[in-house]
Amino acid sequence: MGGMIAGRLYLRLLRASSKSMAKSPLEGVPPSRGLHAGRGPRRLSIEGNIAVGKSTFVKLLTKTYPEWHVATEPVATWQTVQAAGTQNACTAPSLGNLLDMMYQEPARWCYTFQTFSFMSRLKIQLEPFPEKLLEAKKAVQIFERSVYSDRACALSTCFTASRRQGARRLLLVAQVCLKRLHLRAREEEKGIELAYLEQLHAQHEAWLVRKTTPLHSEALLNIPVLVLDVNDDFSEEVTKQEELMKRVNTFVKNL
Ligand code: UDP
Ligand code: DCM
Ligand code: MG
Repeated sequence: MGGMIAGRLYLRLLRASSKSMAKSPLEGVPPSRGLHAGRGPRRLSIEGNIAVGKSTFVKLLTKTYPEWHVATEPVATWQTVQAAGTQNACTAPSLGNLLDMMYQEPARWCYTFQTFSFMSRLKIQLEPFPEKLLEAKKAVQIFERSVYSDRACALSTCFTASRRQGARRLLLVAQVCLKRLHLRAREEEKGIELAYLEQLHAQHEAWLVRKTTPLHSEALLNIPVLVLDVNDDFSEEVTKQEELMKRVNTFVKNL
């Protein structure tokens, strides 16, 4: 694809086993086999650029594998942040739309947003396994993005964006993600430019494909990643969906 922004989804094993997770939630250190420990659910995250199709893919997984446990990204929580202690009061006004604040004024709100989104993800990732997963023989749990993506991608992009606010770069290619972003038409995201998506794409590739992103543990380099090209529309295309699900099935079976 040359310098094009490929529409890519990455399915990444989160960590080794439920045992190691309980001890250290942020350690993805694989056990001696290098992959999954053979105990507890296989936990994976769907990574990828803004609007590439993660939620659409997650929906497809839910349909194909109803027995899997799937957690979508808590974007709505970021759009309606509540003041502490007012969550239960039905009249309490929400504090604000942190997602919008971040895009409107990145230099002021990026750090707050990233901290908040990281914590909301951590909360979801640390929830106890649902009963049905513990009972299943080969249970699978999927998260739309993970605490690792906040660290490896968006965080640093955000900081760069706030420092270089106003800087413009001419870009070469019309892109899948931008097209889908406009199609989805989330109000907060309408100012997003191609340059930002290109930068995020490069960060995903460095993190998950080239593996050049500095990580806190060498062992994380061995974590298996399935890369799926989704430049072609898969939201309606049954043949494309079947092809994607087949690859997921083979990948998960071998973990
Ligand atoms: N979409 C599409 N074709 C695809 C995948 C997604 O037209 O093959 C659309 C989808 O309907 C939505 C937008 O692209 O309007 C963004 O998709 P999604 O919300 O799944 O992206 P995410 O941000 O979760 O990666
Ligand atoms: N987002 C961000 N930084 C993060 C996580 C998400 O800036 N660490 C933003 C990007 C999108 C929105 O939140 O505008 C949700 O992303 P998506 O639709 O790709 O899931
Ligand atoms: Mg999504």
